[in-house]
Amino acid sequence: RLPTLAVVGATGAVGTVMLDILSTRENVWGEIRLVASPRSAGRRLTVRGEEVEVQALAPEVFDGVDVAMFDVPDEVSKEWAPIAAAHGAVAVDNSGAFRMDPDVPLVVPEVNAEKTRDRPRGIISNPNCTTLSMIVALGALHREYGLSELVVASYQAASGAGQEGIDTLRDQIEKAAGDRTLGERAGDVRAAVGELGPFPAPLAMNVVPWAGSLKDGGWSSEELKVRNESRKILGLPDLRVSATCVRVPVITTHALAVHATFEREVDASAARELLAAAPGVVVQDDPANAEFPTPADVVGTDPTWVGRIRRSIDDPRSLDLFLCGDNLRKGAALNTAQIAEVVAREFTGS
Ligand code: 2RA
Repeated sequence: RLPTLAVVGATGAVGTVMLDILSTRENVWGEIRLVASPRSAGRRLTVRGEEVEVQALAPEVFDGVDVAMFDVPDEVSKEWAPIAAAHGAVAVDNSGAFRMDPDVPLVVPEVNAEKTRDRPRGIISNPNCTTLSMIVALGALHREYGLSELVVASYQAASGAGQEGIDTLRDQIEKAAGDRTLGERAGDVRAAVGELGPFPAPLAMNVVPWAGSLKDGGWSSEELKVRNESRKILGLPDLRVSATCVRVPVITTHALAVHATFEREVDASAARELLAAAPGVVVQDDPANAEFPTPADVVGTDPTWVGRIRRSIDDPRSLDLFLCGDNLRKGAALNTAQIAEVVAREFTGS
């Protein structure tokens, strides 16, 4: 039988992309129920070409649901994913609430699809978008060369901070546009752009070395997510990881510069071939012809794009790479949909 799916958070930035993804991927679902906060209940949204009325989040919406996706803030997931699981649904959660729970698998289907069955709480977690924008490619390299260390600098898009992030960046760009003197004096951009929204500094005409909340040692929560989630997904609890997470004035698509060190010597051409053959990865790496991935060219696509693949000059066991991934698609909605499809096969037997 075709399983019943609930999409919780259907009206948010990720939820909107999810409806598009559900409308364009192979249809493995019977009924699809759309769920959101009471504020959005009653709205009609289109999924698979049909209008569906949004229901208010309540325990009854999970009656008869086989898989419930959650694209909502941590505190909403924390409360409601266990309620969905208690109603018999498998909850696939895109928040940070359960990712490091040892009884909740953290799944990227191209890397560790088998973990979906190992779900004692009835909950499966989807990684954070920054981790997701690099981990499919790194998983493929790890299988061949054995990963021992990652040094990561992220270039994160405004939509990682949700619709408010997108709106803030668009407003700031609008306010900064037209003034051909801006950016030449300290503080002039800050004075011009107005509201900072979810960012701690102006984002238009700027880069901001911060995402998330402050943790011990001066690390940001986002940087710790890159470290802890990479370790869990790759099954490498001792992997050495250092990340610096930076917000850049891009609407959607995260980029990352990664210095990856392996147990064995690496070869850039062999790595390029291996990545080109890896499911979910596209290699675009011909700098002589200005061929490398950029967020402006990658946005709206599904794969992880990799370019600038070089063997470290000083260490034959290290590669330097530049990666781009749409943070709302593979970084959020797509990976959640892929996990849900793996679970759906348990119902359809395919
Ligand atoms: C960000 N990774 O880009 C976060 C969102 N989960 O802010």
